[in-house]
Amino acid sequence: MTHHDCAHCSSDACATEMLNLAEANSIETAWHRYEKQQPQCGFGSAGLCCRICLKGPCRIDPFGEGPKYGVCGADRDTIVARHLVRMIAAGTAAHSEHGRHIALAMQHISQGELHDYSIRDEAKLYAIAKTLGVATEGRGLLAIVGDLAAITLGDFQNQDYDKPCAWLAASLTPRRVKRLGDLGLLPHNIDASVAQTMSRTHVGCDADPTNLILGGLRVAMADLDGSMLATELSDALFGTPQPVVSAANLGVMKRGAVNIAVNGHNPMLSDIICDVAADLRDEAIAAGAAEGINIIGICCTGHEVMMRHGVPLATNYLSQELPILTGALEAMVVDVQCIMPSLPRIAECFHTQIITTDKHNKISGATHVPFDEHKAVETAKTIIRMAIAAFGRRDPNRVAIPAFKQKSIVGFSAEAVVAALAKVNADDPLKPLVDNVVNGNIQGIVLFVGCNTTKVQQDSAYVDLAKSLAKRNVLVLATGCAAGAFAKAGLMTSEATTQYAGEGLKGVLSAIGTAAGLGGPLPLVMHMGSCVDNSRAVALATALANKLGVDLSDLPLVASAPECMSEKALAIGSWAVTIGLPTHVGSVPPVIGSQIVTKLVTETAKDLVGGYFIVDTDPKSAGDKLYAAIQERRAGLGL
Ligand code: MSK
Repeated sequence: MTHHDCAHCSSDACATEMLNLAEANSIETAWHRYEKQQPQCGFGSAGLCCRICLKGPCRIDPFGEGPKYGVCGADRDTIVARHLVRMIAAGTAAHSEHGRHIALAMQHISQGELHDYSIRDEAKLYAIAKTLGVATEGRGLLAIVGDLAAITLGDFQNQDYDKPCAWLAASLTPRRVKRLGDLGLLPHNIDASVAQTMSRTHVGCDADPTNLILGGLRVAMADLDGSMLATELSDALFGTPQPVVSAANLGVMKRGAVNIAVNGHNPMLSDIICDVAADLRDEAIAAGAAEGINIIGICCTGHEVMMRHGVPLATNYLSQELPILTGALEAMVVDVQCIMPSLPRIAECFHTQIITTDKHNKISGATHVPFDEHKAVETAKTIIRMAIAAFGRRDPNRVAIPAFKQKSIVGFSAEAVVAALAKVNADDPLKPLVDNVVNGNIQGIVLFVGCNTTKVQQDSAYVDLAKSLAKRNVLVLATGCAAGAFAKAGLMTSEATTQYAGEGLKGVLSAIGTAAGLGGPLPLVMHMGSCVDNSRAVALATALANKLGVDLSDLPLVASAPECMSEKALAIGSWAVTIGLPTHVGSVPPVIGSQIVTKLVTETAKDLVGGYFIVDTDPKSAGDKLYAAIQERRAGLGL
């Protein structure tokens, strides 16, 4: 162990406490592994290492003194562009596979299978039917579910290249649909878009960086389609989130309970685990856990159950290993995406069971309990009983739960935001929001998305940027591990609004929060959900744009991913650009090896689609650039 200065790794006090414990016990975490990786490869960081064929790897000299071309003849621009769009396609595949899982579940429900699931939010189901043009009058619920599943699965099956995916066509502003349609940037089929990206980036295919990047934007829009359908159908299945008071950070773990963490992204199993936990409480108490069973969340599965069940959030991506170090985690149940393969190695030092559940996502050293929706309750019970058994192996002398957690008000789906606004103006709920944007109390809106990375002190860029923008009266929305950062830092509270919001924003959040019966201002940062739930922000923005009669690219709306890490984050950022948003990334993607690609995504994109990337690793100057972009949009609207 060569690591030191844990406080520099994370701005989260619990993470720092656990990292000190890791140091003392010579347990290796992501931060230690990052240190061992230094210095990281300069060719790879710039995107100038091509590993697409077996003639390589080929490296282009970034300074122009060595090789200018790979063996096949690809230049730096082709290599960088190919690599980037493959990353976007991988992100799209991940989000959309999640969406397919939910859509297939809906299909199976409509066929009378999956008795452990039901449509919990019929109002949402009817709203989706209206959006997608499915008749509801006089029809049975399951018939409607079947039609919605068929239309959704059609977005994975349609072979007409010019017919856009149904969810995108029905959900974006008419102007955006037209603009992107004219540019050929509306995908016809999610699976085909991913396959075509892989195909065109095979050796000897598309070598034109502009054409490749356009292909990247098209497949990124398929990511938005997959996210939209995943979110909306999950709401029908599990309920549309409404504001709920929860808590965040490692202090949510309980010494006297069987602690079970759910980690990953897909709510299909985790939602059932939440339901079933109450039924098995007595078994946990009988095993010596006086406080019963305590379900806690990590990453986006955590957000799914936090938004719908009020389940507390233990931590976000980068610190997912640390709950094990408390010595009080009986099991971590993982599904898909953003799960560290190191978990079983750390769990070996404790009594913790790492349980994988998806047949396509196994980890050496973990216990695999295959999840089958046909036996969801049975699977959930098996897992919970494994955790109860593990409780008996816990060493009480090693329990070290940090005594720190933050209150978090979460659950701001687009519907919940509109419902809160309706308390101010029942006839025209969006009017208070529009009026306050027009009068300047709200200067604009920022959506924080994305992950954590060891390249940035954990959570610090989110917190710095949000405070700086909120002070300038920018309304802050967040999803995914960005939301996790804010929850842990106590920014999802009324108190944070009082402390950090500018006067205009504070007045608006206070008026709405009071009218909505929250007993104080709306939280400074509004939690919209998991990574796929970025589509909630798009839904809200689209409603706003339609009300104003403008396009998404006209709104004073920006996106920021200051600690992004995953391919999914690149996909999200790319569709955010494509729907017209100035989009900040604070972790530099592997594009700087090509001036042409860098210019395409940071400048040319603006003329084409209205949105563009802002690459800046400094939260202070990034905040200034985002605020300037908001002001430019306001000026465009005559504000
Ligand atoms: S989990 S993609 S680390 S946000 Fe959605 Fe967090 Fe990024 Fe994964």
